Amino acid sequence: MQSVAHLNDHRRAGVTDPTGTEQWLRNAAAGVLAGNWLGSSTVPSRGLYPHQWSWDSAFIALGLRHLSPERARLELRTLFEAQWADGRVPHIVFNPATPAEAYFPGPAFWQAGQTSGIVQPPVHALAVWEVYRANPDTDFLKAMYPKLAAWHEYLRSRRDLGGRGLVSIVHPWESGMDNSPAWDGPLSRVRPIDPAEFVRRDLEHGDAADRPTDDDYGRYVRLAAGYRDLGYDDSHWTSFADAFAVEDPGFNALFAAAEHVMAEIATELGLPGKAAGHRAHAARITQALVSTLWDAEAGFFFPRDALLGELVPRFTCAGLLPLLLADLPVAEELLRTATGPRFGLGVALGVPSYDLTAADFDAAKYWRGPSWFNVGWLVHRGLLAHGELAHARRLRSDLLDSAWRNDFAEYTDPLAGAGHGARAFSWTAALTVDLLSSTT
Ligand code: 2M8
Repeated sequence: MQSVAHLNDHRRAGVTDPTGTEQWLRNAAAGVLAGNWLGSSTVPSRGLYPHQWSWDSAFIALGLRHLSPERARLELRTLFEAQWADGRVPHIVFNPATPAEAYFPGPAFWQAGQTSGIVQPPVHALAVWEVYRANPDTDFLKAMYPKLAAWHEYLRSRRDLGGRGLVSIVHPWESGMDNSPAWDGPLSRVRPIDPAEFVRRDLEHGDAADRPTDDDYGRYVRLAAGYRDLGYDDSHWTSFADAFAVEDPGFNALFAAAEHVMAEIATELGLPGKAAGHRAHAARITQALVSTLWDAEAGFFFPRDALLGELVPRFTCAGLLPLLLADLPVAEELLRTATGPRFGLGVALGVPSYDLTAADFDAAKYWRGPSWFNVGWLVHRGLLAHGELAHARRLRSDLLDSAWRNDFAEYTDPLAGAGHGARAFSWTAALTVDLLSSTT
């Protein structure tokens, strides 16, 4: 396969044929996905994340559908084979062939068989639907629909911890934006476990200066252990002394978008009553997002600490994800914030994960400033949903440029463009393939 290093040589040599260039990039991305394929699922990266991750797999399937619909279906089927009886889709499915010391916290910590016990954002319905549309296989759609419905029902019935019609995440890892500054406040009430009591494996692969601090890691471990010790029973969570429960605009926007997609799936399967139910769920979540998390003065969606009942006024990229909703009543105001100095859409490279104007913005630190490819891809989709073609085109071209310059990096500096974290990162490669397969 062609490596991105070759691509850069190609570029330096002044080869400008855009079609040829895109073909090189597509081949290189396909090579990354082949290298990270385990036989029935894909690891996010060989070193840092040697198992199957939930929302990574959905993004990976969105790219794989253009390369091998069969593999895309298998990726999603493998993930859902690990679905729990209560409907939750675990955030990690452990690969039994990977040595125990390769990742912490591993299966021995979670005590939940071959999975973790927390979840990640519900982007799976979108992946299932797009995989189906690329290569219609009705058996696949029929098999996946009840699994997706059970997953969404878990979120709706067990996770509305604030009672406002929104899902609460119980761990920063559930947002997918682990180290976001929005979690600092709610997390500060959690007592960290002494770092001497566990061994961080992430530091063997990532730059310690870019990764979460030991104290924050100790808090992550305290939360995960507390949830585990409650038997992952959500009904007792808010009485746990070190609880964390936050209504995240990113998670909930993705949930509303997923319910819209479920309506399309149900229609395709000839289930109009179910489709109407999904549309009603989507409308309720959208309404709750706006009435609960929208700050009109700021022109932004903030998370709400479900335990204190207070908004957390931090401008993070999670607050941009409601743009995915075509019927969002405050889209114009939100787009104004997106294109303003805080996120610099149209000026910054990709979509910064955090407010460029904040004193604690950090262009290299995990989810505290850098651009992440999946967020850029989601915002690109949101821009298209609102007819913002010029911005969408510019973002698409920035994302593709960054993928090729940085060897499909896990994340990049939104000001200088430099790559950080793992290279040959699966969702960067997969979503590159997806962007290459569609024009704006
Ligand atoms: C990161 O999260 C894991 C924990 O789940 C970690 O930091 O060890 C996040 O970027 C998350 O969004 C992603 O799914 C995961 C694997 O790529 O890595």
